[in-house]
Amino acid sequence: MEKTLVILKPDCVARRLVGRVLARFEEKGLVISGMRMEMITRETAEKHYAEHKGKPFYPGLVNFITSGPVVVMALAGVEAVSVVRKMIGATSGRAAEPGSIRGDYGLSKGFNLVHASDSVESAERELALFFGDGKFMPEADQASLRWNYEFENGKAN
Ligand code: 3AN
Repeated sequence: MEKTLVILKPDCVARRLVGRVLARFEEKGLVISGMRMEMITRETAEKHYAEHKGKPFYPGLVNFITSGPVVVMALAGVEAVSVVRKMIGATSGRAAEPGSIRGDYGLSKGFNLVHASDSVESAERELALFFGDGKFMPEADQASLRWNYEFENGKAN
């Protein structure tokens, strides 16, 4: 099943919204296949945000993501990357639709609560960076997803 990398950023943890945000992903039916709380090192942050290097907001972005504890997780599901991107909403909390995580809990563009991989390729790269050793990432048990997807010949729909 497809996996995506999600980071509950320092503002999410500091505002004590971890439970609410996590609940949304679980209620949707996504499987938490890896999760831990940590301080992201500057080295890892620079690798993670390499595509933004040179942009005006890059130094602030690296400072912010390394400024406090975060929750890093791998979420699994059919088309998990696009499903999670829809759930988090537009980059700025002001532009994000109500009903999305950023739309419901945020007002800022920089402090936007959640990171989620923006493509399958990014997800592979980011998952390798944070869960490279494959630890804490069991495959989802198909039987437990019986009422989340219609399975036909092992394929989930
Ligand atoms: P998204 O997280 O919605 O994919 P990206 O990939 O464009 O957004 O940007 C990565 C992160 O950089 C965002 N989550 C946000 O924290 C920060 N960021 C993006 N654009 C700006 C901006 N104009 N000002 C401040 N921070 C920004």
